[in-house]
Amino acid sequence: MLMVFKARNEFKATALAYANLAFIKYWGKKDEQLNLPLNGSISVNLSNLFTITTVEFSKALLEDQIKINGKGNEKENVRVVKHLDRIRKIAGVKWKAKVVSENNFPKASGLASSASGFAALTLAATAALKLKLSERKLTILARLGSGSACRSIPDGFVEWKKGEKSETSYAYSIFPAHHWQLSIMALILKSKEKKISSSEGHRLAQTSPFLKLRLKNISGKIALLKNYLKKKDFLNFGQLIEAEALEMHAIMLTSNPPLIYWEPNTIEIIKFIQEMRVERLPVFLTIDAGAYPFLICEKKNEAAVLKRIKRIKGIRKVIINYPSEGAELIDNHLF
Ligand code: 2P0
Repeated sequence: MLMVFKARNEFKATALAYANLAFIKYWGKKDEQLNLPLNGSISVNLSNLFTITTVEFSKALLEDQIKINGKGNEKENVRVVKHLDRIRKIAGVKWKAKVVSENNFPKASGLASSASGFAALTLAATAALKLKLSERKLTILARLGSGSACRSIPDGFVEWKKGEKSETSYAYSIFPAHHWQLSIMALILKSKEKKISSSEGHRLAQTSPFLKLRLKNISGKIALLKNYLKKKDFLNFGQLIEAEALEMHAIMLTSNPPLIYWEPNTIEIIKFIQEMRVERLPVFLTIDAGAYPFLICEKKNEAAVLKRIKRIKGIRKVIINYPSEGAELIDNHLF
C-alpha cells in the first residue's frame, strides 16, 4: 500500500483499490456487526478489476452526497454513510462528505465490488481527514465496511487472520504481487447472475451440517496453501483452491434453504476445465458467491487456455488479471 500525504487545506482524497479473489474463502461470520469471520482466508488482488473513489469532507455540506457508478442507491448509500460515520468518529469531526466512486467494470457484469469499494472508501476517507493509520488499522476499518474489503488494502497475496476480536482480525501481505506470475481470468457468462446477497449467504452457512467439518480442517488448509504459494507449486496449489471453492459451494448447497449460485454454464465450464487437465493443460478454477468462474493458470499457459476456452459457448467476456498491488492514493480526483 502506497501512502502519499500532502500538506493541503482541503479535506479531499482519492484512492484506487483492486478487487480480490479468495483462494481460501470467507464464508460464515462469527460476529455480523463486526464482520468477524468464522475462518481465516487467503486472496490475491486483481489488476483489472478496480474501484476509484474520491471523498471530500466539507463543513458546508448539510448531508452526505454519494454517487456510485453515476447513480444513487439507497441500500448502498446506507452502508457508505455508516462507514463514513465510523471514520468521522475516529477523526472527531461531524463534517458531511461528498463521495464519488467508479468501478472500471460494469456492475451488471455480476462481479463483486464491495471489497474494492470499501477498501477505496476507507483509504480515501481516512486520508481526506488526514488520519495516518497503519496498514493493519486500515484493514480492520475496511473489514467493518465489508469483510472481504480488508484483503484489498495490502499488496499482492494477502492473508486475513480471523482473530478473536476486532483488533486481531486484520489482513496483511504474505507475498508481493510480483511473487508469482499467475493469470487469473474472470469469465463473464451470458446467463444472468441472480445474486443472493453474500450477507444472507454468510448467515445461511451456519445451517449446513458440513460447516463444522470445514472449520475443523481449514487451518491445515491455510498452512498448506501458504506453503504451495511459497514454493510456487502450481499443481498442488490449483488442486487445493479448486477443491476449496467446491467445498464452499457444498456448504451453500447444503444450507437451509439451499443456496445454488451456479448456472448450467457454470457446471459446463467446471467439466471443461477438468478435460483440459486430462489433456495436460494445467488450469484450475474457483467460483465465488455467483455463477461466474475464475480460471487460474501460470502466465506461460495463458495463450493456450484462452485459445481452448474459445470453444465454450455462453462466455460473454473474459477479463484477464494478474496479481496486483494493494490500495493506493492517487492524484486524479473524480470531481
Ligand atoms: C470471499 N465471499 O472470501 C468470499 C467467497 C464470497 C464468496 O467474501 O457481509 O461481501 O460484506 O462481510 O465480504 C463475500 O462476502 O460480505 C465474500 P460482507 P462480503 O471472497
